[in-house]
Amino acid sequence: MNRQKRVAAIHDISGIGKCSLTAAIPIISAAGHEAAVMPTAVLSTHTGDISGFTYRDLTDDLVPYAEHWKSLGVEFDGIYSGYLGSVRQIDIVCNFIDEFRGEKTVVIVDPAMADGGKMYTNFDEKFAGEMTLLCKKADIIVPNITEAAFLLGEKYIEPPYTKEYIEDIMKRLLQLGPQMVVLTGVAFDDKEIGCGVCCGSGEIFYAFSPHYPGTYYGTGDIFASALTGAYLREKNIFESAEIALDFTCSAIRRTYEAQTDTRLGVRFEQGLGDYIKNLGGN
Ligand code: PXL
Repeated sequence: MNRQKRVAAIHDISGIGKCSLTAAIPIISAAGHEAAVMPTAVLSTHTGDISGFTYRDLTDDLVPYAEHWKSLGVEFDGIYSGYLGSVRQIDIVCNFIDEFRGEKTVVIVDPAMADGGKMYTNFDEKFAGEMTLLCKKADIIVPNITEAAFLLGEKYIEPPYTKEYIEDIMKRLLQLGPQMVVLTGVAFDDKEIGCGVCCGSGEIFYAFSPHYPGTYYGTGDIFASALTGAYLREKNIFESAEIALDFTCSAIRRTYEAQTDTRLGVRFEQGLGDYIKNLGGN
């Protein structure tokens, strides 16, 4: 039997909302990998369009947590970071990567901090500046268009986009230091939405799926988790993006058809079977 891969998933855990760790754990597990989790904070819900959430910051636990892992000699095939609550947490994750990155470790950074032209609650431009340092360490970054604009220190532009604009952004994001950029929220018209992929080699790839009206919380995390799972199954970055988009879009479609409160998350669970099939089985 093949050796099982292990991914360190560094995100918050939000009790309701199907984002961050409550998405990363089942999706990475469905891909057949071990999800080793480092929770950055515990919240009752995510912070998007919901007020009154509880927030238990776990920053002080992160260094001793990593030291304990180190003492056990555990190694990681993937290090995948998402929602981080502060500049200090970004610094800790940068150190974590330096400490645990092996020759073959893939580092995936989702610079989760903004969407729809706005920063999430509690974030500011200083945070975005620090996030560029984490992106520099990544093999793959997975920003949406708003996050890309903040990382590049420029104004957010509403969709639809031109190919020139998207390719210019992706190339400039590559200059921050990652090997590959997977940019989400790419739309050239109002019928389809998807992602662009750009590699250091200059190769560019797009994948699109139907655009459903509405704001679907947690879908960035679902996409990045599915991409991480697929890439660690030895799919190339283009195949991984296509599989992740298909999985995310099917979750949005189910949610749209069910007409549920989209703040509470999308129905990704029923798509895990097809995701596993697209990866080539268990
Ligand atoms: O899905 C991104 C995300 C993750 N975690 C928390 C969030 C958000 C987006 O708002 O608030 C706590």
